[in-house]
Amino acid sequence: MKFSTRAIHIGEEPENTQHGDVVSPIHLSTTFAKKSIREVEEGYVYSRSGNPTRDSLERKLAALENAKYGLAFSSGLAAESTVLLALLKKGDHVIAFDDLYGGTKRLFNQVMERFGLEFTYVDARDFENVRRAIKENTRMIWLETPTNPLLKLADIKGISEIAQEKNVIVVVDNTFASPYFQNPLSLGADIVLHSATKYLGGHSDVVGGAIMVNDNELYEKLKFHQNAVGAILSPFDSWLVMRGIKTLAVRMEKHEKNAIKIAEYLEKHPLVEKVYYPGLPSHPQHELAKRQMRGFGGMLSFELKGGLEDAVKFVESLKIFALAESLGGVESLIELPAIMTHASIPKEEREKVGIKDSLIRVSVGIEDVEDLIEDLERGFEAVRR
Ligand code: P1T
Repeated sequence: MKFSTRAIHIGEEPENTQHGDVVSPIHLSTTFAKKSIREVEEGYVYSRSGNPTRDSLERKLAALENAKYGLAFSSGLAAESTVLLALLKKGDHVIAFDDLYGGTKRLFNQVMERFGLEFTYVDARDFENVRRAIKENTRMIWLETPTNPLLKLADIKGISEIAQEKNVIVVVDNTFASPYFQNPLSLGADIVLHSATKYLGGHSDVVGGAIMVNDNELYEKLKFHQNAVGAILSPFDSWLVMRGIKTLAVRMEKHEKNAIKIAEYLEKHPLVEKVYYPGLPSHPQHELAKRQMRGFGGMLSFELKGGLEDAVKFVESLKIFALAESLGGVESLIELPAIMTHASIPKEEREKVGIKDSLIRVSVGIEDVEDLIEDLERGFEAVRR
């Protein structure tokens, strides 16, 4: 089956339901009665350990990344925490891309470091930087590609080859690209992770996280910790993510189409200093993007000529773009990473990576692009005034 067919049908086979449901039912029961003690070990026992609705979603998640296994969590950060808790121990070292979602860095630096994990941040655009950072106790390489918020890319295949030689696990946060445009497992990564809150859910109405893997041993460890740590996705939220996934392909096509038009418009604008979008030929890693992605996605960032005050004026004057954190929903969102999504990263560290105060991040929605461009024009008008 091709992508859209899998996204719609896998995990929701009518023949697997009692009444031939075309849409997966929501199983709210927290526990499951047995006819005898002998049956206690069989089937569903308790909803944290396993739930039919979450199972349906997990099979669908696996199908999206061509993976053997999928696991659903109560948020992207819950999925991330589970990966770290399941696979690492005190004294282990993680190499991470220096440009990551602010909340991920906060989890690493303000939570996981307290339990004895060590993190080194490198500019993973050059995989030699990753190779050089590998130490005796390195167990994991953590990538986002494209990154949040600067749309930097890491060569998944190149880095996975280096990691394999050293027996290091490669985790790729594939939230920005979505499984429609990029499949890190087929490029050699060991674990793919998503904030399902974003493109998978797609409608800004559910917080969730996902992990997809092929390796049996990794799966068994992650599955054990999903239950033992307990950060599971609820049945209703599992159903919402499933509903979102069915339209992922058509949404991503439109997100990208709109994003390309907006990126080109911004790049030509006299008040714009720089546009970050992997689909632009001016993006320094455009060739890598073409090689490892099937499309460039709906996320972009840009710098205004001017400072923070101008950026504030810009985002506050828009009428269609909502001034809001998050991304990947049908509606367009705009935000200032320095004071919103990445505010938990110290200013000095932010600037070293390239996140200026005037950086504006855009989650391009699937509205009519003419209306979106007219709205951005309103922002530039406010800056000019
Ligand atoms: O918000 P949550 O579902 O817990 O997912 C965290 C997360 C993980 N990875 C990436 C790449 C992300 O962008 C996020 C969440 N990001 C935002 C809320 C944001 O506005 O960037």
